[in-house]
Amino acid sequence: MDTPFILKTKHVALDREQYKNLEGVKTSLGYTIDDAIRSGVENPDSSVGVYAGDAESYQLLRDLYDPAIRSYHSFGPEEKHVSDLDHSKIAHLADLDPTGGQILSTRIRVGRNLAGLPFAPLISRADRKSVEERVVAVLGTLEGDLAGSYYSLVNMNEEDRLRLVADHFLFKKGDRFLESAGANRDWPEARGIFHNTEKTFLVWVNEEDQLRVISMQPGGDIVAVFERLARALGALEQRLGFAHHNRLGYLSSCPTNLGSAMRASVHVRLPKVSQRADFKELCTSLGLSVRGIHGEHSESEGGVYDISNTRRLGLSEVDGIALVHAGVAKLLQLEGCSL
Ligand code: ADP
Ligand code: CIR
Repeated sequence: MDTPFILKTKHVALDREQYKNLEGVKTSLGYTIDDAIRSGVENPDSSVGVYAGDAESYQLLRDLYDPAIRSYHSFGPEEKHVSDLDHSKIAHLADLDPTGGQILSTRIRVGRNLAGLPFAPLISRADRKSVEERVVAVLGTLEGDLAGSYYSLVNMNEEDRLRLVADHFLFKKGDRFLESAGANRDWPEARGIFHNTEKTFLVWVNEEDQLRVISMQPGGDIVAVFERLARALGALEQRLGFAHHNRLGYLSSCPTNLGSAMRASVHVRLPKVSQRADFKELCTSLGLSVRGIHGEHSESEGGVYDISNTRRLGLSEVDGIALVHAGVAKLLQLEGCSL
């Protein structure tokens, strides 16, 4: 018997009838239902399996995205995302690792795309190049601790590239999920990284999203990391208009990255807690995701895990930081370390 599903993953169940209803739909920039589900169809082990080619996709193909968004972010179609980047609201949160030793580093990133342009799965070579030029010009105007330089992937030597990747600063070519989504086209053209001297403020250009704005530093002072990120975003948003949706917040090529589009993570040593049979479930119950230390789909090394907020939509930025702070404090307490 035919399977009733065209795509069935943890967060998506698209049956033949729903697929047929969306079959004729095409955004003004040319994105279709087949484009949207290609990654999941080609990679049946996807947890979501769908991407978006442009802002209009989220409107015209909402019967595909809305159930996935509800499943991943617990965010219903009647809800509205509200952002809050006011760092003074979390200024009271203590350093998660004041004496050092447990938290190697803290990193917060957000995804952003320029209003009116297609996202990575659909963008043309020319538009990708123009994104790079516009973004690099604006980054060049940043001052103080945010000032830095842009390094294009095309001009970077292999040794420098590998060092930046190994040190957790630079992205790799997209994995098979992004490959199927079309996000690796024309690699490595018009991709690159901007960073300040300290490598505490970084911007990835034309990876999974047109911009990934990143603040990071050694240790567990998540408030300091957030303050720098919020300040940078204020400066960038003024000069670059970002794709934003009244209900879904900041728009991203992946429905897991809507809303705040923020992932706040710590690289934390949890050699004991991570041995528990229910470690993943414990993190899930705290609203946290677990990754290995070389990014998504990588493994842990030496009992160190990447722990971050799962939801990005329906949870403001400051509430996301508070959630990660509380969850990591709990994990450290179970590990036998108290704040
Ligand atoms: P994203 O953060 O965009 O969701 P990844 O999970 O692939 O993507 O991580 C990107 C890079 O950031 C990887 O090199 C990863 O090791 C690094 N990284 C993530 N969190 C931290 C952290 N807290 N400290 C240092 N590096 C980190
Ligand atoms: C997937 O569906 O598994 C990939 N497209 C990646 C989705 C984003 N990552 C995640 O939920 N951890």
